[in-house]
Amino acid sequence: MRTQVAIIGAGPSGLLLGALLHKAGIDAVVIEQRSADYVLGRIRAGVLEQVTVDLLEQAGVAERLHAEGLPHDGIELCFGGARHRIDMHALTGGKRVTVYGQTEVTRDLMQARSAAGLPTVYEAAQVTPHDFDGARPYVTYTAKDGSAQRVDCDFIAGCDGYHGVCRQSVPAVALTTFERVYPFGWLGVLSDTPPVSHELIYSNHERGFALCSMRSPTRSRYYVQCSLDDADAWSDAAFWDELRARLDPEAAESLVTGPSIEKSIAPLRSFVAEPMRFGRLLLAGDAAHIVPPTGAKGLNLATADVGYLAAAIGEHYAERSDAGIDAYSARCLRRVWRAERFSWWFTSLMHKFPETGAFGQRIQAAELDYLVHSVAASTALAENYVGLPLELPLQRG
Ligand code: FAS
Ligand code: PHB
Repeated sequence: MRTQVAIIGAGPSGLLLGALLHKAGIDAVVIEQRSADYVLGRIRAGVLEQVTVDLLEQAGVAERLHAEGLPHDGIELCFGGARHRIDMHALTGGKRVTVYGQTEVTRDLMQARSAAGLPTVYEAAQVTPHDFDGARPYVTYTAKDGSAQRVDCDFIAGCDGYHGVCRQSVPAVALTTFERVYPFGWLGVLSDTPPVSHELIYSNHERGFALCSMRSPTRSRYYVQCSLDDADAWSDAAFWDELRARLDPEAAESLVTGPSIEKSIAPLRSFVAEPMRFGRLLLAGDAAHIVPPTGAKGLNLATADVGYLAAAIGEHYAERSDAGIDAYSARCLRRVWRAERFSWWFTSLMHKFPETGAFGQRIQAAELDYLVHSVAASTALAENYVGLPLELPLQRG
């Protein structure tokens, strides 16, 4: 098989890239190791920045997002037994975020790709990128029927996530990685219960962090900070009791509990691989960087990378220019590191670390007290949460 771009990974990065390249008349094949159902079964992000909404519009897959997505103008910070609202819409001159699950974004992208009859290979094994340091890269894999396959291409897009093969195929001497692993995880529960509040609640509590989010007016998503080795030890009842214990009295009282329809622990890490381009192999999304989910940046960083990458590949073919390809890594990393800083800061402020102690708790309480009473500090939080601008002008329509 021959194509212009071989995309490895059918998560949001790979599928959005495929959709944007199709809009630009560029052929691509998406090669995914799992089944479509498996990919859709992963419950992950829930908050979309405007940049992500704009890119999904550009890809032609935003109809359901506009019909079902929940615009959010603010978030609440809960500490010292009280909630404090951060009015992001007012503080950022009218910006907001949209609550719409990553699963639904992926479903919309999958359906659009299938409807357009675009090639996607699921359940591919031994996927391997080759010769990406030359001008004639290719990808090999074993198809579901056991046959050996090869895709010749001009570019390989490494959209295969943190554990993917692409970054690991780069010679170690060509790569520099930066990492911070956090000594706790998030235990997440999805339940068909009405959300405890109409906006997200981030809670700093002496027992640990908690987050109240949602997917719709009838489906809630909750998280509690937990140790990384006891996912199975958490019964639904134990989860609800712990969440209630970490909220203010009003929220604890009004929390509606119910059976978990999904329950899993996510580890937290900050990670960046530099650079993000190796000849004709370009990394995007979790393949190149990871943030702790506190700042709701992971998915949004991935879509921003893809926006830059689609524009750069489009320029290569339309204008015979590699200026965008050459600038891709630096352009992404500038925005990635700003989001890494924000996510690390917000995680450090809201979570209980082994070394926090009584002094550390007072410092966190003082910073939160300052944050909710200072327009300057609240504005800094708000402009990072709603998403920093994408320097690249987006082609609308
Ligand atoms: P993904 O990991 O989503 O997709 C990569 C795809 O590549 C997968 O389908 C994988 O099967 C495939 N793949 C891997 N290796 C391959 C190979 N060798 N060959 C072919 N295919 C291969 N972000 C938030 O903003 N908020 C959150 O609450 C949040 N929670 C998260 C919870 C968990 C457990 C995880 C892991 C991440 C979470 N994230 C969250 C971040 C997450 O949403 C990512 O940012 C987002 O999935 C990034 O999308 P992709 O870059 O497409 O990577
Ligand atoms: C979610 O709804 O899954 C979610 C929301 C905000 C975060 C992390 C996760 O910061």
